[in-house]
Amino acid sequence: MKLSTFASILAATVLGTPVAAAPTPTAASAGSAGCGKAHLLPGVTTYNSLTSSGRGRNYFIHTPGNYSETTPYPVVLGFHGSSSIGLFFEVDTGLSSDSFSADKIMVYPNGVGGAWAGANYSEVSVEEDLQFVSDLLDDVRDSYCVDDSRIYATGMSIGGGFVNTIACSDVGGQFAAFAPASGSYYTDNDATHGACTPARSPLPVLEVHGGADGSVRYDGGDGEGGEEPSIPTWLGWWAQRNGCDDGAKLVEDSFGGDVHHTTWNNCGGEEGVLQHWKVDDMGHCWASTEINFSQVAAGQGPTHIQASQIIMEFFDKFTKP
Ligand SMILES: *[C@@H]1O[C@H](CO)[C@@H](O)[C@H](O)[C@H]1NC(C)=O
Ligand SMILES: *[C@@H]1O[C@H](CO)[C@@H](O)[C@H](O)[C@H]1NC(C)=O
Ligand SMILES: CC(=O)N[C@H]1CO[C@H](CO)[C@@H](O)[C@@H]1O
Repeated sequence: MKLSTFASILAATVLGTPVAAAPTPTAASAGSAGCGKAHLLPGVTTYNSLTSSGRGRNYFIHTPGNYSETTPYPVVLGFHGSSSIGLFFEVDTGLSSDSFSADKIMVYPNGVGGAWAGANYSEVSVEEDLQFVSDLLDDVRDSYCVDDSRIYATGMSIGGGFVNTIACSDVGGQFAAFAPASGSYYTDNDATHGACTPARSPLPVLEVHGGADGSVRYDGGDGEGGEEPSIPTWLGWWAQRNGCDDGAKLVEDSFGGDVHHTTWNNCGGEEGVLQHWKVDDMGHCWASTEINFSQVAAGQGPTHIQASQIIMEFFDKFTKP
């Protein structure tokens, strides 16, 4: 893709969306060390660097256009798929537009070698990438005004897989909720799922997956970077970890039976902390009602559901206890 095309699409994505109405009420919160520090380019995606485990790492960050240095904001980390960078995930998902994140700080980290830990082709260890997540959050807290009880993670493909790796680790205790999409769960498969030890239970998790995903198959098996679990099996592990009453599971079908939304209720006394959206005819892409790059790459059109909206609404329900 030509850079000029990329830049104009980025500008349209980031700057061209009308400001959404209905603001979400913000609970009173202390805020991080970055509260009070001024930023010159609110509403514009900028590039930051840090050193983690002795390696130079970097990320893109987008603040709301009306960023207030005294308002503690929720932070959403968005992890790109393989052979990609954070900026591509930002454009593909549209997550920096006001319609999805008018009141949130969006952070798009870059993986080493265009990937995240966990696959057999990853260039860094799971320990190193988890340390990076922890160092990244410290960097963001130091420079921006962050509501520490509302930190979230989403991601696509291996980025979705890495979101699950975070949820399964101590570092995951810093987050309020997780939403992987089309995820390749290499670190949480039939052989390794016992190694998933979440920092607390229940831990809110929402997954979106295409039934026609040819890269990270719904039924699991050998993936590009290792063995992947079947999605229903993997969801069953989360239902156990979250203490969900499987009898209180609700499935809603829509769009002529193409879309299936499952909600596990009564998970350790909480409602809706585990959710899944399956789109039968969707391939390996980010679900969107407006066609985006990952859909073009997967050779398909728009989908019935908008993952960016579903995921942000899910995040808004949860605050870290
Ligand atoms: C910024 O604008 C959004 C969207 O209209 C609104 O929800 C939010 O309260 C505003 N924030 C500030 C600090 O004015
Ligand atoms: C990674 O794992 C997949 C699936 O098991 C396998 O097909 C592939 O050859 C492996 N690649 C490497 C580099 O080990
Ligand atoms: C390139 C492109 O059209 N991307 C779109 C993908 O979908 C999101 C969410 O609807 C849009 O904001 C992007 O513009």
